[in-house]
Amino acid sequence: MKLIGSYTSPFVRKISIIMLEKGITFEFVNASPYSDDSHVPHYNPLGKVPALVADDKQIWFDSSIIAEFLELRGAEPALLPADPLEALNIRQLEKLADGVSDAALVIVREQMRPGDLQSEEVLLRNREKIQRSLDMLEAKAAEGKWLNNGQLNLADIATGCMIGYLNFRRVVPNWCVERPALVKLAETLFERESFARTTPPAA
Ligand SMILES: N[C@@H](CCC(=O)N[C@@H](CS)C(=O)NCC(=O)O)C(=O)O
Repeated sequence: MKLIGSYTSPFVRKISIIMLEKGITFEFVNASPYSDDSHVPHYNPLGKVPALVADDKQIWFDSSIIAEFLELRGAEPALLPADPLEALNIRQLEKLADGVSDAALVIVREQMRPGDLQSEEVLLRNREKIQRSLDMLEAKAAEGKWLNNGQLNLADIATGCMIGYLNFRRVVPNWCVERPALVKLAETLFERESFARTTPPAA
């Protein structure tokens, strides 16, 4: 299998970690979605990474769909429970963590624009999305049911990749204040080999 992506993307990291945890061998094809001559649209018409080229050459895109595809292949450990409703609860938290990564990405892209073109409204709206979502993730991590329940799942991985991205881009540097359950979860995740091997390169 071939994973098309960039080393700095939290969504690509999520898929790399899933494959490392499941022991699935893959070739990493480094491709920036933002360069003018990007090859990414060849794999995903939306021009976004990750995309996965499966062994039968079918191309899968969007990290949630790729994660589901990898889960369907049945490689251990399972990252979702067999019960569909339990799995859906975990998928919802995966999407929440991914949504924080989306909002952080908007902030990073906005801040790359010349200062006089940056929209304070866009920055504020996305900071608010992040704070509200982190509050919910903190509550869920403290509850320890669908997130942080001691058995690694897709919501844990998405949350770890999202926090890694906030740290890497220094978006919302105070994310950890009064969020002890998320801090503990991140520390535990970052000790795993799969996370250590996929740390984003120094900016
Ligand atoms: N929902 C998508 C989001 C992927 C995404 O936004 N990737 C970013 C890189 S972190 C990207 O490729 N952006 C390029 C663009 O928006 O044109 C997923 O989970 O795969």
